[in-house]
Amino acid sequence: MAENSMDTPVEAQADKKMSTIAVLGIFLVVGLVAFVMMNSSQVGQKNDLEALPEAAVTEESLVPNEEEVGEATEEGTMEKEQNTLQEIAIEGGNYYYKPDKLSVNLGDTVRITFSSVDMPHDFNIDELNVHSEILENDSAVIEFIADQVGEFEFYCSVGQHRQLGMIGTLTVNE
Ligand SMILES: [Cu+2]
Repeated sequence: MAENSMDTPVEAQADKKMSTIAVLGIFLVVGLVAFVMMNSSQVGQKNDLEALPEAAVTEESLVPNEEEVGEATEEGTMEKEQNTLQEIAIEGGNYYYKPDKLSVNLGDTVRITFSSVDMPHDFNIDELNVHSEILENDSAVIEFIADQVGEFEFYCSVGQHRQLGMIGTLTVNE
């Protein structure tokens, strides 16, 4: 009797425990399934959301950016490689150059039309290896590339013309 009376509540408790566990288990499983489903749907949505802007960025921004960079680089390269042509007319007389101050940029192609009036004169820039022929009442084109930065004297090598002031300055800017 005592055992039976003891057994019954224990069994009932065990049954209760079992049913509680079962309910908990069902809740757990349902919860897990729901969690997994929500998670996977969220991941799917995220992927969709992320995929679209990335594609948009690639098509609208990245490709034009690359083109812009390419253009900028080409322009920059062209500015350095494509020499600006500086056409300058200089008159040489007793004992002067007109003008006697020239200014160009590094890399420029300098095309000087040198006209000698009256006596024979020439045009020289030693540092840039520029030497014209001696001209008398004639003109000639002297072309060279300003490949050094600095101030360079140009002068006439005829007689004492240089000492008499037949000089000028070519400035090559960086
Ligand atoms: Cu001279």
